[in-house]
Amino acid sequence: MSKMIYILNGPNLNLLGKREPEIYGHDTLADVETNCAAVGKILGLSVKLQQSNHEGEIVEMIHEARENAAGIIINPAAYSHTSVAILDALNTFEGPVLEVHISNIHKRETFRHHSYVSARADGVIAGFGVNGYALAMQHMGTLLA
Ligand code: CA2
Repeated sequence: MSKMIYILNGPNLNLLGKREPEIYGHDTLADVETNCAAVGKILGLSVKLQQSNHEGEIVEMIHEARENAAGIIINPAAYSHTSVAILDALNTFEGPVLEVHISNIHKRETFRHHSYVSARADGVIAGFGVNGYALAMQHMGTLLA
């Protein structure tokens, strides 16, 4: 039976592929889900991609992952830089956690250089565009093999 990977996305990422393509590219979250599902099929992983603009809802998604998921891939978006609540929730999850940023946060404003979530993440990918999600899936396959 395939292992379930939750791919969680934070605020404004519902606009992916629809605004600011010069920073975030042309692919939508639906494209990300399709690509990750294709990579997962090869690795024996299934995916559930979710997005929320609300911090508490993301905390709830992580709690749900505690029951249902073998690993979490998370792009917390702006909450990366502010949310102790999301960090605390991730600290209750026992499987691997991989953090993805579409843009290279270290090349941007200094307030984006620090991520609370990185204190829990087993790996961080930044600046590889939406391909970062598929790369995280590949690594998740290695971690869960
Ligand atoms: O590079 C990333 O993936 C970010 O997590 C994206 C966040 C930003 O706050 C982080 O510093 C870095 C912003 C997500 C906004 O998503 C949009 C997508 C398309 C159009 C507008 C916003």
